[in-house]
Amino acid sequence: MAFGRSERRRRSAAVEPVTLKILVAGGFGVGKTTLVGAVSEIKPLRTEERLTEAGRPVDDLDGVETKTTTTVAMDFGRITVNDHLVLYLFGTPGQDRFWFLWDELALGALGAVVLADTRRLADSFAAIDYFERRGLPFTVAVNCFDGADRYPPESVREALDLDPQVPVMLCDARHKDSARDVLISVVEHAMQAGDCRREPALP
Ligand SMILES: Nc1nc2c(ncn2[C@@H]2O[C@H](COP(=O)(O)OP(=O)(O)OP(=O)(O)O)[C@@H](O)[C@H]2O)c(=O)[nH]1
Ligand SMILES: [Mg+2]
Repeated sequence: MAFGRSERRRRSAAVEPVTLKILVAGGFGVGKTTLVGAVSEIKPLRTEERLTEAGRPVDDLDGVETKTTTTVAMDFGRITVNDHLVLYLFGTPGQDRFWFLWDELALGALGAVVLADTRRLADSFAAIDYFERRGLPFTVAVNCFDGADRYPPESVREALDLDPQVPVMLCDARHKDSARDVLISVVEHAMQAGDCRREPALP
């Protein structure tokens, strides 16, 4: 027997996973495109263009000398966390000249990853300021490049002057499981932040 609209809605809600949008942000060359590519179960959409001589004065390649391309619009990928949760990943461009794209990319996002490289920590300040100003929950993930000194998360928190509730973790953006852990941290943190916002205001 055919079932009614409300029953159909109920049934589809039972099987349809929740989809959430997560931003992957951070400074130039910190590994955003790498992370989206490592974790995405679909072929990631990329908008890479070759780095040119013209960009040499502003594109700081210290630590990522092998880098030949840069993201000029966005990365896009998808990961199914479990039967109930699918994340859509939007990687931001790392260079200041593409800041004008951020507001569009951030629309409707649940939360963000700010990737950081301890050799160039200041490059992540702008992304952190951006998410703090907008009240968008974020996790800071230190991408542990080969040869870079290792620092405990608490030292990174202090250096970045982060609020105590902001998760800080170490990761390897090239590895799927590591990237997945970072994304789960963002979701959990954003859910907790959402719960706090729903708490009744103190008298
Ligand atoms: N050793 C090491 N290299 C990495 C890691 N992540 C990225 N790389 C390399 O570092 C370079 C930068 O990676 P991308 O993923 O393009 O960085 P991005 O943040 O997307 O860069 P922009 O979009 O230009 O800002 C590439 O050459 C990567 O192969 C990492 O975890 N370890
Ligand atoms: Mg990129």
